[in-house]
Amino acid sequence: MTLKIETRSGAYGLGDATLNGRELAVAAYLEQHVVPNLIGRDAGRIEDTWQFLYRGAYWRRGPVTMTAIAAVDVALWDILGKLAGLPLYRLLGGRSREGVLAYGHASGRDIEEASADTGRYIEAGYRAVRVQCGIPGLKKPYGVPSSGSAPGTKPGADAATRTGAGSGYEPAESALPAETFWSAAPYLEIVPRLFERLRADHGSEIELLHDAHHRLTPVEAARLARDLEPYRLFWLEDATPAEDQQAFELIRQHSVTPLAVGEVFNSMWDCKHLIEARLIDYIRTAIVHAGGITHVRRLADFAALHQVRTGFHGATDLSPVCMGAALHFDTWVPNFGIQEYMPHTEQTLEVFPRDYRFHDGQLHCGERPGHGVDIDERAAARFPYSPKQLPIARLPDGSMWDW
Ligand code: EZ4
Ligand code: CO
Repeated sequence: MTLKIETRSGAYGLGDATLNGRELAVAAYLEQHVVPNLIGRDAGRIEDTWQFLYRGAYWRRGPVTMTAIAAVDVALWDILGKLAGLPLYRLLGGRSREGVLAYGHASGRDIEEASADTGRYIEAGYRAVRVQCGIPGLKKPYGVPSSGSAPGTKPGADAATRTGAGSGYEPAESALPAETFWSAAPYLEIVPRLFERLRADHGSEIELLHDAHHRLTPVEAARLARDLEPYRLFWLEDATPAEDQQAFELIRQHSVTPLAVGEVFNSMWDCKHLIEARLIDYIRTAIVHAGGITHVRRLADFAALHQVRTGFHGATDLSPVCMGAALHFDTWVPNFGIQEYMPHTEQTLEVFPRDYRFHDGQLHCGERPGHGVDIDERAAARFPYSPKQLPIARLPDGSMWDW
């Protein structure tokens, strides 16, 4: 879902508005409630427009509202950059670093395959890799394509050949969500063995990450974080669902494995306690899902006060427009940590011409005015909308679990 805002002078800006699986709700929110309020407003009043949409609606926060606000906000920053003739990172305060450390997604049906895939990422220049592997006895676990990894493909090449790789799900045949399964016991056994093997095969220099994808109970998360300590992870992500923020105290009491959380957060208020109480090390809110540059900038400053660093969500269900904006933000933000990077498909990249690039383990935003990502509407028209939902997860006995 992409928002395009045009000004009377003919300038335009783009904002990502993708809320995977609930995208039409954002489209309706924008078309029916936001756009009528934007017509005739001064596109330069970015702050006032943000406050107008957030405070003025009476109904605050939530994924639909904050994604819609983010789309407007990023489009307005894009316009400002184009009118000023400056790339977005310069509007934010200028360059803090030469490149943005990126991590890719390696995976495999077993430890052997996952380690070989990790090796391919290292060969492709990655300095940080998130690794997931199949779990014995479990059908379709998170983060592992059922076809296994695609041998011989070049991870990180700008033209992605690994459609959806690492997301752990293939598009469903029907509009109903795919079903995946979850069982903590075999998972807690295999993951420490996976990382033991990765350190043995690939040494101590490569940064390794892992995503538990909200599956663990607090005490299971504490155990995993503790068992992973010898392998010095860069982070353990989404160890337990973060609605229950006190759960993170229990994890902290048992482990010094760094923790990352927040790809499903929508505002400062979702992470305020976790940051203030120093229960996390990295905050993962995406610009598209947390109110845009205007809000995430405040959140990052608040995080900096508590020595929490950024590590933005960057899966393929965030569009290249979000990635472009994130890379400008990452280039500026003083407390940058890392940026997730899953290359988009060739079709997606054809629709979104862009000037960011991956080189030698780092992502680099370009110097084009604004966020540097455009849309080819004729190419986009060749790919009509077809509804898809994210998968769901069930326990072996059929009960619903967290995906
Ligand atoms: O499952 O973006 O860290 N990355 C992730 C992603 C998410 C998808 C869900 O929309 O967890 O792959
Ligand atoms: Co994640």
